[in-house]
Amino acid sequence: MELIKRAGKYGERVAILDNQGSYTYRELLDASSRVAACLLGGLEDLCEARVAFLVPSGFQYVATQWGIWRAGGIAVPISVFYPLPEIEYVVDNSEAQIVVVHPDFKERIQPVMRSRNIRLLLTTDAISYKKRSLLPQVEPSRRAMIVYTSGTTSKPKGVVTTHKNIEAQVVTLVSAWGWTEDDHILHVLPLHHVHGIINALTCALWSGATCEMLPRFSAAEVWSRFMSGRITLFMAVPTIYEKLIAFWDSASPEEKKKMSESCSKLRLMVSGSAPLPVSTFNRWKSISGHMLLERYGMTEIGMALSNPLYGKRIPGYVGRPLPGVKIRLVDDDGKEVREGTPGEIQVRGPGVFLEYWKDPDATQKAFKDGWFCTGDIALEENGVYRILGRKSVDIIKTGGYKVSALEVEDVLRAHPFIKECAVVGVRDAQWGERVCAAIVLKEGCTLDLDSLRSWAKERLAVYKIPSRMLVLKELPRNAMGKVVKPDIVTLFTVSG
Ligand code: MLC
Ligand code: AMP
Repeated sequence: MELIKRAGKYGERVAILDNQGSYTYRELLDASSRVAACLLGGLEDLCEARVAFLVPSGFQYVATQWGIWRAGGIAVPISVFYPLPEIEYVVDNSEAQIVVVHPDFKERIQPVMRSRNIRLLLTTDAISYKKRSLLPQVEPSRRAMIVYTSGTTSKPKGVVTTHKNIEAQVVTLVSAWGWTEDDHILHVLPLHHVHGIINALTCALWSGATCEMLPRFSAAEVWSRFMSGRITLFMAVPTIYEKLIAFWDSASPEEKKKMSESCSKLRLMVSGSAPLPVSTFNRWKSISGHMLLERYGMTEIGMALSNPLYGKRIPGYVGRPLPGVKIRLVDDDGKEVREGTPGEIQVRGPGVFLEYWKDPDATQKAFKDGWFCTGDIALEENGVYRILGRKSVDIIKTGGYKVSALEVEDVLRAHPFIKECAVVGVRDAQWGERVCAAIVLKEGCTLDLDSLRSWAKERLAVYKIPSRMLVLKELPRNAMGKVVKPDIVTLFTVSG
């Protein structure tokens, strides 16, 4: 694996900084080879066995991920913020044979293990396991990772990428954004999605740079790390920039000055995963002096379009195709549209994923003539792309997370008081969109938002849970009896 080979070269350079300490590339190689040996036990090669892992952001996460890869397994990251049913879904759908957990999460994972024939490993035991002389040769065409992403179906789908896909996704970004071993990125993103896994973490380690990992995002902590003067790179979703702006706004004039000055030490700040409002772009520029580099991507393809590192970054636009990525825009009949006409973004290239895990139908439907159909609508003007929206109303982007309205509806329908419901995304200055639920209650029942949310927190990741709710007598439907979701969006908009 090229990533591992390159790490050998960087030896004593610092690879990871986390809340426990600082770790060199040599230490990362050593720990990951022990994890690999532990996973393998008496086997020669895991031969693409799925290894799910529930490990907070930091050195142990990376040592586990690399260990799985080096043993020939498929790495299946699980969010440390997931409630039990979401963890169970990932473990069952991926048919994980082994689950690696940080000791802090042992108790949480215990109920999952009980009824299943799965091997449980603690990161601490795996990292201190005895080394072995030989690890398997892992060909680039082999499956490397399954990342779960919501779509137009109720349950999330497992996106399978090979080592070659990951390498292509990384190499294009390393060259486009000028990564070097002198870079030092502040990593604040979740590690069960590509923005955090590929763009921030793997690009850093591919380049011999330092990745400083916070266990989770905190505006105060990010500003304090900027003020350390060591950070050269930062990547985040628009909601994070909004939160950083709000923190800056609440500071004293002297603090504001120091905070703003600290940004001059960074060479690049990137935004993506959701549309960056022009107002946020401008506000961040006046605070930090940085013109945010906005790019567009997706779990299935890695990054596809990007504003330039050097040259003009246009607010409201996501730039041009990245090196090695082919883009076309097509109309509903599958014909390529002319410049200036909106069309669906379709993508080809070595970074495009292999398949949806155990779902050949979904994989087949996702491609037209070898092009991956993103479901996003865009416009091209002078070679530069602008994202206009999505084909499906059932996909919501909130805080940079993709949420399927259908998945949330399915869970809400299981509530004993709910007769029917419809979930929509409603525009919001801070979150991009908010998950909102219109609900019809069963006769004689009452329900408020707080009790709905605490009920849902046991079943869904917090970002999927509606943060606004309207109780209706009936859902608006068309002549065919289909729920008219745009009308529901209007109801939320007029009700403030
Ligand atoms: C959390 N809250 C929300 C919410 N998320 N409310 C509305 N909408 C949401 N989406 C609420 C919580 O319930 C809680 O309220 C309060 O906000 C604080 O929650 P939190 O979890 O502590 O929030 P915070 O840590 O500040 O999280 C915000 C965030 C996070 C922006 C840091 O959402 C995040 O890390 N987003 C990044 C997602 C990402 O990496 N996406 C990339 C996907 S890959 P209460 O009342 O319960 O206290 C991809 C491809 C590509 O998209 O192109 O990159
Ligand atoms: P995910 O499925 O979580 O990987 O999210 C991918 C989706 O995020 C894309 O299909 C887009 O809808 C959205 N997205 C990513 N980057 C941008 C961007 N810069 N502007 C608008 N939407 C974006």
